[in-house]
Amino acid sequence: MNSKLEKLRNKFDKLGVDAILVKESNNYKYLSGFGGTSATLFISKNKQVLITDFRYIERSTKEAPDFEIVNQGSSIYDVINSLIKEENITNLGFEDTHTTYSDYGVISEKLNAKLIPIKETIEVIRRVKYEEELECLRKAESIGDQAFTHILGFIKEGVTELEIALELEFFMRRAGANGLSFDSIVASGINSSMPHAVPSDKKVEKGDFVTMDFGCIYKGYCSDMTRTIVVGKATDKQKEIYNTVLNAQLSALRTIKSGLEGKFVDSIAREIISDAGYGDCFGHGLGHCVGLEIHENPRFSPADSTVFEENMVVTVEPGIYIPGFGGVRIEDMVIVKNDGYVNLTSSPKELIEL
Ligand SMILES: [Mn+2]
Repeated sequence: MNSKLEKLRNKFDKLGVDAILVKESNNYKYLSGFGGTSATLFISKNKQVLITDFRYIERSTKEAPDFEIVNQGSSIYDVINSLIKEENITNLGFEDTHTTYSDYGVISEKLNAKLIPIKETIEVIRRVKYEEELECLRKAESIGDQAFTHILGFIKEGVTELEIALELEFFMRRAGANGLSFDSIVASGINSSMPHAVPSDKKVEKGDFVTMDFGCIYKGYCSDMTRTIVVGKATDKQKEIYNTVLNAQLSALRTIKSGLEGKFVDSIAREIISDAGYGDCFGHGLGHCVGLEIHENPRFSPADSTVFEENMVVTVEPGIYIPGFGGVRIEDMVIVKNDGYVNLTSSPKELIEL
């Protein structure tokens, strides 16, 4: 039996539901395996049904073998209502955090059951990864590592940020990625002080920092990594900033193991950056979990007191950003373990001067 479904069903009593509807695409992919763009799962204690339309009947039959596949036909509400009747459902859970106000109006009018919000129940189940998920994340991150090695041979004075971003994308897709985790960030020179800069037609110049934050999707799972390099010789100030960020990152990594709160791990890196005098220049959290989505909870952040568990996958990405000067970020993606961590990113981190 599908143990993900078992985990969800074990929550039914606590949630006060007899069945749950799942419409959010990462949630239904996680529970069923179906990766298409339109589906609703109906999961009761004894039955799991995937309702989709004509376009996806054949695909969902292949991808979601544990589920009974039903064509929604002309009214998905009729299909759900007949399941509600068959299965004798009184309280029907729904993903309130993914339901718009207007959609709620429609389902509360059309469905013959009491609707119960399940909040982030499925997202919480998704936090601790299975071995097959870790395998996809490992593969996705290794494609990123290969792309970084490749791009070092591509970057030179006169190449634009957009050209670098495009080269990264082509490389990752050729290496087997299904897509990008997010639009790649390539920021050079003074643009690198913007943590989420959009690649522009600015040409890389001698003396520029070049920060590249990118990742790809492999079988639905996202990778994420950041490296900053210098074109030409680094100045003393560039070295000082780079080494401060690196030191913060390495110290946070050494701290990681299960049982620690997210805000504690964040504080290790933040203290090093503050002590070096750059506290105001690190305005984002240290890291986020990753999986089917690029940004998942919990976080390494001053606001997150979630205790990390074994086999959560999380990024460690401190940075220093100085407007008018430039910035540095170094990001790895790691698996939290009971006695430490496994780093999925293997690209070098000592300052590279191209
Ligand atoms: Mn990240």
